[in-house]
Amino acid sequence: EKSRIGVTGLAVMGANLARNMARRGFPVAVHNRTTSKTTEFMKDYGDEGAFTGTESLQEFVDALETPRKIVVMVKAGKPVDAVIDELAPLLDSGDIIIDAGNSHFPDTDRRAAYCEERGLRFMGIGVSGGEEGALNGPSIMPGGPQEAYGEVEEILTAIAANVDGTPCCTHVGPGGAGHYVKMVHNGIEYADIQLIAEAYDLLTHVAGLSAPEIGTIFEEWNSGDLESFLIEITGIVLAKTDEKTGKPLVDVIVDQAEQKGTGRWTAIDALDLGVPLTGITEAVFARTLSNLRDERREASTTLGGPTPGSGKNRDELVEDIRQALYASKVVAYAQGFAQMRAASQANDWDLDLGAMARIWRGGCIIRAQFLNRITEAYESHPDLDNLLMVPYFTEAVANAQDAWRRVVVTATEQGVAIPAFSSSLSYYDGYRRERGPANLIQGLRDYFGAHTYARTDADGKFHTRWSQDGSEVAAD
Ligand code: NBP
Repeated sequence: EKSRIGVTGLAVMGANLARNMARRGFPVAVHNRTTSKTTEFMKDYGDEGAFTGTESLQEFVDALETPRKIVVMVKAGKPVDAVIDELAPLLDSGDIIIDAGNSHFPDTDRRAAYCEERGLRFMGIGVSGGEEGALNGPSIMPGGPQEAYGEVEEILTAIAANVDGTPCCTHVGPGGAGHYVKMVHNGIEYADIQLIAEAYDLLTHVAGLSAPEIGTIFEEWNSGDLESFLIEITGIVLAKTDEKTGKPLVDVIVDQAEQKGTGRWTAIDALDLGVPLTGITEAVFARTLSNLRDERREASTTLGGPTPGSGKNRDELVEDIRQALYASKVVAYAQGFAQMRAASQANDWDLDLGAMARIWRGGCIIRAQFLNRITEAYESHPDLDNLLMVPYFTEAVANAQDAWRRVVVTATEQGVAIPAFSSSLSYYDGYRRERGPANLIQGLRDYFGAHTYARTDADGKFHTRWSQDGSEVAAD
């Protein structure tokens, strides 16, 4: 009997996805470039379901029912192209190659065109939730032709996480749309994590609390508006004692954050699209600044500034930080969704943004209660420009903003860096201004570069002859 689907690439993600499929009753053919991994896989998990272990790509392809559905789960970048190049000559017209790794969306568009020229169908699907998710139910963001999705929908929705009876998987859009949405998901994850780190920093250095004490606070926060996977695991990580030293584990972890690139891609794409994406971008910069460890050590003894320390009522401060965290998080999501909206318009993807929030409710790193509110917002206002404009979020931020401002003031006075808290507040204050200061920017640009400006009281563009007689002329 032929297998319903194949998985090539049996590192942790591919192996777990294959096991998830087999456990749900789908016969799966498995393959890996290095055959010993396949052998090991069959030895360890072969009895979990109907697996066919294969040694060569030809054997793998022959094991599949047609049209073939092949999930490629190899390292993002060149390995994906290498696998497609090897697979393509072995496949028949109409077969479907599914790249489930963290590919950059322009690569997905390119690969889709390459496969289409060869009569093959190509899907780029975002899979979130790490190894745990892959095994027990990830959030799945499938992009590619709608009819190709139809061929794998039964399998993908069966293996996806499920929240309130709804699978965390829906067709996202054509081409690179699935990988795009996964990229923004990861970008939002960067912002969420940075905001949590800033709250931790303030609770440590301004409120004077220990890691386990802060862990308890996060545990409490996880039962309110902030309820989410990341807040939950923050409580767990902060509570962990280091086995070697007996100190809190976080106190012995080096303060340098690594990254694999999806946050950076999101920020770069925001710059390309012209979308203000301050939260995610500041989160990426905060990680890069964390890596200047030697420079920071030197600067810490050279550059002056206040030394943080408590001067406030601790309980009030803790509650203010909670509210600042929530308001900043709302802004980060509003920005991320505004970016997806802009990308959808630029690429004609017709993204259903409410559905994106729905499939992020389970299986992925940013899963949270709060996503239900985003889904509702887009259900009632499908053409919403900005999430901040629906009553639920307008009120949430209005209620939190006094606390948010106090936290930004306190952190600034005490010399604690809060790039995501403060830039989110600046975005909020900038966005709600009917008239900002860009009039002066235009005036300056006209002075040094004759770039012209628009007037508030007339149509068209104008230029002042600054270095001549100072008179204004209409520009065409
Ligand atoms: P890796 O990203 O570590 O990739 C290892 C796999 O790629 C192995 O099966 C390896 O085969 C195969 N491979 C390489 Br490398 N070059 C190849 C080539 N030229 N031809 C064929 N196969 C090649 O695996 P992973 O951590 O399971 O991640 C897989 C994908 O899932 C990545 O895109 C990753 O970004 C994404 N992802 C990972 C996570 C996570 O939590 N790890 C979460 C979400 C998404 P070999 O055994 O022969 O070397």
